[in-house]
Amino acid sequence: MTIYDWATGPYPARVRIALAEKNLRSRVRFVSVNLRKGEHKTPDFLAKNYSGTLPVLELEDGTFMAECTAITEYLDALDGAPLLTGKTPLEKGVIHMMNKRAELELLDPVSVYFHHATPGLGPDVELYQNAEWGLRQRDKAVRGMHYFDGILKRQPFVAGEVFSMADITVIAGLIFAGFVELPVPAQCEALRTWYAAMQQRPSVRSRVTMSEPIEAAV
Ligand code: GTS
Repeated sequence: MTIYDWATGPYPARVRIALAEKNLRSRVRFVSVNLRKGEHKTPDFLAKNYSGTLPVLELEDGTFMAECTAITEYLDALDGAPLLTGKTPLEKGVIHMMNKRAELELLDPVSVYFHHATPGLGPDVELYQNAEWGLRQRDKAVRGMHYFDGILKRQPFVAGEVFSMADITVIAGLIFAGFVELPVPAQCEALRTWYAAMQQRPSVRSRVTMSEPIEAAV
């Protein structure tokens, strides 16, 4: 399998963390796509992913799969022993809901803030910016942090009692928030404590270096 991504990117982090959780690193070859140079908007890349975003998974049969949720669900199902996306119908439904909420209420708004109300990827790539929209999305992301804080006050993980894809998506949201210097409010103690613990997880710690040559990474 090939993964087109960007080592430090928050969305690529979602798939990298999933790969590490599933112990699939050795089955993947990484290809770096330079976002700041706009390599994700070239005709060649758009033929792989119409949306012009990273990451993209390429399978041996030539299938290109985009969208972190889809890629994670695929990787999780490969060995018939799902770890991140739920086993029972109830687990699957709740994890999918909380993962979508993590995208809608936190990660995607931070991304919109980055692209619209900060220099983003630079003038050559950010061809349209709407600062007011970006600032509204920043405020939405902060409301999302309060929401997830409330969730984590009453349960250890975002979708309940076990670590899941939904945790990974909130982690990515907070990675992106850190990058754009949007702090988690001090009142969000449960979210801050949970994130400190998540940052110690081997899958989260190893995400950026996992695409380095194996010899260099050890
Ligand atoms: N919905 C997509 C998914 O879940 O995969 C969003 C992917 C996405 O926005 N990826 C970022 C991207 O390609 C990568 S990163 O910013 O996290 O590194 N952004 C470039 C752009 O121009 O939007």
